[in-house]
Amino acid sequence: MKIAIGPACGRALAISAAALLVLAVPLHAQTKTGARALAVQPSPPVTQFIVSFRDEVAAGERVAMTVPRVDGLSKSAGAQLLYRRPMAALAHVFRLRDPLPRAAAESLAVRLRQASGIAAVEIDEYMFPLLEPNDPSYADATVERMWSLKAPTALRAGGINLPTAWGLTRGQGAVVAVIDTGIFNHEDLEANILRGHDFISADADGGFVVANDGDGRDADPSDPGDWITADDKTKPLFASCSERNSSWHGTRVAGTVAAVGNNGTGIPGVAYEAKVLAVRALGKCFGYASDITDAIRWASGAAPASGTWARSACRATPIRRR
Ligand SMILES: [Ca+2]
Ligand SMILES: [Ca+2]
Repeated sequence: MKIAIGPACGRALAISAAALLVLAVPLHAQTKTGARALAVQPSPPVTQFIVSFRDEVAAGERVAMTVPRVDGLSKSAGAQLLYRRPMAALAHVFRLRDPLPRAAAESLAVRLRQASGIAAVEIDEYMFPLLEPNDPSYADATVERMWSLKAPTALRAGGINLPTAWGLTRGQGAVVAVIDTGIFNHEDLEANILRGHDFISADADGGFVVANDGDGRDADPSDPGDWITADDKTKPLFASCSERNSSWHGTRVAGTVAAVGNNGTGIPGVAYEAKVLAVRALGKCFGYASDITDAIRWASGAAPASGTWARSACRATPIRRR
């Protein structure tokens, strides 16, 4: 999922939800995001390395771990390494006498990889469980209502594997404009909502049947509902619409994007620490392309095409984009 918006009352940022097939992430990965470092945690000092030796790999069996071999390794590393134990795949665990900051440890690993007799060197990473929010609709494994946010499985290949992405970013600092039917108050969403603007203009005859809120453009993006009754269908404007209850579509989309997560309530949004800028451009049955276009331009911080947002109290000055 990719969402990118630069609203007039927020800042632009794109979010990408990575899909990686791992069950845990190393802590240092939390300082690396494709877009921006978010929720960064300090990386603890590196204490151990995993080392493989060429002669053992070539022979397919272990040789004696002698003092000269350990001393030679320390000399190549430029730091004193102490032998801990053998591990799987003919590898060995060594510890640093003096733990090193991550950058220095990575440099040490580079030096060791260039030393003769060394087959492979890796930092012995600290691996942490993936973040699994406690929102009941997500956490209930028996129902699996939100399987699409989880890792893909043989039965459900479309899961976008958000627990891995959430280890990198949960959207903090991003603002996502949802240009839709507007917004309805919801306890699992309200904290992440920025109230944008209502862009629905009057109908061609000057009425507000599509707007359904009794007026035209204004600063209130609240969703008054978009129901269609049998009586509505007798009107030419709604002839192609189906009779139905209100969709509350804008609120549903906003929840998918940024419902408050890990709060023990409802669902987590895909980017549940982001903010949603609620912009209304779809009314009963449909929205006018002219209104939607203006809404997109306003939300993205673009300059008004005609020098003013007609009947709009919204700010016309484009925002500074990153
Ligand atoms: Ca209005
Ligand atoms: Ca929630």
